[in-house]
Amino acid sequence: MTERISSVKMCDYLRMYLVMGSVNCEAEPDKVLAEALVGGITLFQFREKGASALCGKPRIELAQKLQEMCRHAGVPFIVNDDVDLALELSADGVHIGQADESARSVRKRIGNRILGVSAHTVKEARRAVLHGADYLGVGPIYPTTSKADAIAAQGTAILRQMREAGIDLPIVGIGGINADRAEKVMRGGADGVAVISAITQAAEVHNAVIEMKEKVERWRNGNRFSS
Ligand code: 3NM
Repeated sequence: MTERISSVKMCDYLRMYLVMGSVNCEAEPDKVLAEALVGGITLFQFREKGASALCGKPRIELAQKLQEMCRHAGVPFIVNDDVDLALELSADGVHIGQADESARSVRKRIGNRILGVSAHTVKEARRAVLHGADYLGVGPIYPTTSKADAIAAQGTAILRQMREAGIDLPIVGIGGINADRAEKVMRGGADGVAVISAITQAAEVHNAVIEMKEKVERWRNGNRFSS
């Protein structure tokens, strides 16, 4: 990437963001991703975390395989936490949490690649903006079982709080989001939805993506036309 991503482009990518690692999949991860790409995900995050997560070479090989699929589909590939892996793979970006290396130092290392930062409070959001984040992951909006150390669900109120505090960076809501909840998350002030289980655990992955993305787009279009 030669220059920093624009907010408009970032919001487009955030519409239907799949976050996933092998731990989240009952079927082979590449099969799940293939279906999700057919369904129309707009961004992908490789998040290989948890007790049974892959390590070493198998982890890198899985990342490469999924990255190649994303490249083929024209969907940016983001690596969770691991800046070294992101650089080694020449990934499109990195997503970091509050416990990871500071956003400022990650920004220095990754140049103009996409930088996403998890923010749970207005204070964290402000700092991430200052340190050069391209988007914020805000949650958990609803209760989640996909993140071991998740704090209590914050509801869509946290999105509104951030917008009212003047945070205008692109925001993706995360945590317990499914098709029934997607519109409420958008209404709260998000630019898109980030999802693990409602997609990876769906009986029909591509249909789950289509249904959720449709809710997001319908809201975005309605909102755009009425403003
Ligand atoms: N981050 P699901 S919640 C990875 O609040 C992650 O920052 C969160 O998974 C945060 O869609 C979460 O299955 C898990 O609830 C999202």
